[in-house]
Amino acid sequence: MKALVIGAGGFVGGYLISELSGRGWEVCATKLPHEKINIFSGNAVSYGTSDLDILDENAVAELLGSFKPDCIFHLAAQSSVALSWKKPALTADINIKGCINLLEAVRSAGISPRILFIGSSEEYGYAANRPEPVDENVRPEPANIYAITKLTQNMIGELYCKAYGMDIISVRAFNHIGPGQLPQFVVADFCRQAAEIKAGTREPVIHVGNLSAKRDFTDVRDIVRAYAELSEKGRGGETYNVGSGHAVSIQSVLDKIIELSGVEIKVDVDKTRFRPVDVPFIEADVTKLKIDTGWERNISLEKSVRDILAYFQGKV
Ligand code: A2R
Ligand code: GDD
Repeated sequence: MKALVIGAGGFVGGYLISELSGRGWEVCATKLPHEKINIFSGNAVSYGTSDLDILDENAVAELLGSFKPDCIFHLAAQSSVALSWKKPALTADINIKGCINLLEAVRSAGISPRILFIGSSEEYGYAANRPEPVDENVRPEPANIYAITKLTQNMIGELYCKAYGMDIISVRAFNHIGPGQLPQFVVADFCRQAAEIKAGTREPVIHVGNLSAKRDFTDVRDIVRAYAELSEKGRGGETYNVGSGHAVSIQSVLDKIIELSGVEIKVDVDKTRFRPVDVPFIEADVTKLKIDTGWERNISLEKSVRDILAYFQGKV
């Protein structure tokens, strides 16, 4: 089976390539020209690479026509909620025009691959802010531009399934973490600061934003296993939540990071790190994923935090 991983120069890409190649898939991975793909698995992984800007329609069509994948994993995105407040038009271009370019290129290449669109728990927005975990039938109420672009991608996927009989699965990925994530995201940010404090290169103060938000964190290695399982066992035309099923407060994650770092650290709440809108509670109902694929989370939040701290301690 041939997999095309688009946007593999980001955080998830290298992990997904390792997972697929471990399952015996032939993998072609695309990245932006300035990027390098990072493989963290430690095992030898063989895959082909190609530079690709998803906004270049002709280049997308050319690559699909020559590689002819059985499955496409569309990771390429402007993935930061915070940045989407500052660069809304860029976010819309990459996340919406990018997915349309991909679908049109698939049509013009005359191929019928399964396509996994990677969306986000952010699509649910305020609709997730309720006592029970949110399932795929809940009507989304996105609360930022990033979330709106990902919900649009989901709707475009549904439309192309109906209109052209395409085989598209839309994933709603909840927060994922692991070694290699950029410190623009909360757990990586706090772990990097803690590692620098431990190394003595920063004063013993962690700067933080909104600690009251509750989010559902899953290790990236569990996340990519869910993507692979869905590509093999998921139902076309469906949307699947991928997450741990347990939301925790950012405060409790911070406490764990400070405890595991083993040093005295003060906390500075920095109002400039707050967002114009931040949904208080987002937790996944992953019943559908578990029933259809048998997926279970293997890696605890504590293990993820230990690995991320070790990663940043190795860098400072
Ligand atoms: O923005 P950059 O320079 O970090 O590059 C990102 C890349 N990307 C593009 N690739 C092709 N054509 C473009 N026009 C384009 N613009 C950006 O997609 C980055 O290398 C990759 C996405 O990776 P990350 O931002 O690290 O996201 P991550 O955590 O790997 O998440 C994968 C997917 C994304 O669709 C998220 O929105 C979703 O999972 O949560
Ligand atoms: N980044 C950051 N920095 N977030 C902070 C901080 C801080 O100093 N302090 C508190 N937070 C809070 C944010 O306000 C938010 O409520 C939560 O931590 C998580 O923020 P991020 O880690 O930046 O992630 P995100 O939830 O906005 O988006 C990530 O997860 C989505 C899935 O739910 C990204 O990976 C998205 O691409 C992904 O779709």
